[in-house]
Amino acid sequence: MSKAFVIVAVVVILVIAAFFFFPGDKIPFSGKKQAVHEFNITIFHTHYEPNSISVEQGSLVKLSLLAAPGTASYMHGLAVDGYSINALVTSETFPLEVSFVADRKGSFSGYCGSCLNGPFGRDAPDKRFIIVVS
Ligand SMILES: [Cu+2]
Repeated sequence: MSKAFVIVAVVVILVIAAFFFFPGDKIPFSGKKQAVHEFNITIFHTHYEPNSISVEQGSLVKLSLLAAPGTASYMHGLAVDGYSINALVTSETFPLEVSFVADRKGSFSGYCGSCLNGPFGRDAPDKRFIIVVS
């Protein structure tokens, strides 16, 4: 058995192993392009703007979250239990980036999980942000 053959065999085994360890869209050389959806979301005292997004299952979702003008100290945030998101957004100028792969279908309700700790406490409006994955 030649040395070159052994090297080729090892490379082939590593490539096959990589497909098992990094299945689907995450593998960089699979040639399959993952859909990317980016959204700019502003968090106001009473609502999210926009207050809902729709994406396809399997896509990469990137949220850029900003506190609305004058609300940096309100301890705004976005929590989505279905996707283990719990972000605190305290800047009006530098967006907080939250990324996730929308791997499960359904309608997921987001809310401000951190306003309770802000100046309004329990009086903070119950605002909702809906993520629809279809
Ligand atoms: Cu808030």
